Amino acid sequence: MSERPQLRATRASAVSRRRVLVAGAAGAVGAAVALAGQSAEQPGRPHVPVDPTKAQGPGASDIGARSPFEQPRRVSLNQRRTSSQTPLQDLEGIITPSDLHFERHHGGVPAIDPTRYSLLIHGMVERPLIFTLEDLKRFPARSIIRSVECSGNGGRAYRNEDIIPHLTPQQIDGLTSTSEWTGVPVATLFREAGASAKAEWFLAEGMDAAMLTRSIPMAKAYDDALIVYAQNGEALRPEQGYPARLFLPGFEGSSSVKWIRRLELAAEPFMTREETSKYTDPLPDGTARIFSLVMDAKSIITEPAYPDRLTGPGWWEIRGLAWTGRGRITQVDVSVDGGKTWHAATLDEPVLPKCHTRFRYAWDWKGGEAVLMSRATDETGYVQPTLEVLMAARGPATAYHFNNIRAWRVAQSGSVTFAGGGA
Ligand SMILES: Nc1nc2c(c(=O)[nH]1)N[C@H]1C(S)=C(S)[C@@H](COP(=O)(O)O)O[C@H]1N2
Ligand SMILES: [Mo]
Repeated sequence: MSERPQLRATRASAVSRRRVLVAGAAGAVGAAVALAGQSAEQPGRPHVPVDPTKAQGPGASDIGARSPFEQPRRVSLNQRRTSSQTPLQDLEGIITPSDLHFERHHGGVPAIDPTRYSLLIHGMVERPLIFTLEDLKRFPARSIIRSVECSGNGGRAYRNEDIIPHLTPQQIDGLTSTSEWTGVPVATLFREAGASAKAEWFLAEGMDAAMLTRSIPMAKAYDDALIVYAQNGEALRPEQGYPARLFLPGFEGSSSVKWIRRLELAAEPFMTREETSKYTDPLPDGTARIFSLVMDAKSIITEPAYPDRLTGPGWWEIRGLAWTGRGRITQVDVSVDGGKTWHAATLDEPVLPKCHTRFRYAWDWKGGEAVLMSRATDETGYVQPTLEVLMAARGPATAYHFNNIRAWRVAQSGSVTFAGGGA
């Protein structure tokens, strides 16, 4: 049903990616000549003067924009555009530019006037309260750098029929992104309302057409839950929940309810659609995992990856991202022989809890066939499982939490293709 847009997206990114790598191999001098010289006249290339030192450029601007030579794009999984994915292979470091943060909308992006916005807190509280956006901003604020991941992320590294060679990191695992989030602790608001000690759960409800609702354990409110109104230094983007969203670090994305309008405290979970029919994990023995909120440790190599082609033997830096909902990543191991031997990768600072961590491993490619894999370990000792181990535990019917090890196959020609779990 959704094959066409996927294939088109693959080809488009294939071209841009390969061009970057070839330019790198040709050397900085060749690339600079191409940029300053003939390339300016090539159709489809942005116009630049032959010698940029000979003409004064435009002055200061009110709002910045990317170089026209850089065109990173989100891609949508399906024609209904219910989600779009972050181009993991095009990014450096750990912060996702806000306009490339992945999106997942159950009922589209609502238009909300911030001056008419309010958040209601009620249920098992002494004083039901309504906060305006200005009220929320007046409380002591907190800023944290954390990732979000949709629990549906990575299904194509799990289900046999979806493991096809021509998938990019974006298409496999692009439903995860990292931002600096600013807001007020939910605990502060609950204390203000006089939350009952007998409340064990709270309902979070969004003001979009889906009116998405999830039940959240009260312990999370007193741990690190936030109502956030800013992302990477400015107001939240509409797609991320403007003007305010619930943010639950390390929990599956669907529980970080966007466009948040209501929190209701209760003794029991509410058993909404999104935690009964959806977001539970049917197991092979006929039972189901329910409230599987914490995201397990995971990693993916983002370079080299399809559609990269290694231009020759020698040193290549294997780069990727690792993360866990349980705290910090403590180790990432890389294999270049399909999991037979493993080597510790270097972790870039900062290594933050519940956050993407950048790993690197210098690889001397001898020119033969290779299978590249990464394996994350977190501070609880949890190790990212193989596809075989995860499949045995969860079975084929599950629809969320696909954190198995991913593999890339390098051919003798240097071309790189996706190889699922590596078997
Ligand atoms: N109100 C509301 N909140 C929502 C959703 C939604 O559709 N409506 N989608 C959820 C899902 S499934 C995910 S994965 C995250 C995605 O957050 P993002 O779009 O900011 O990346 O938001 C969650 N919060
Ligand atoms: Mo999600």
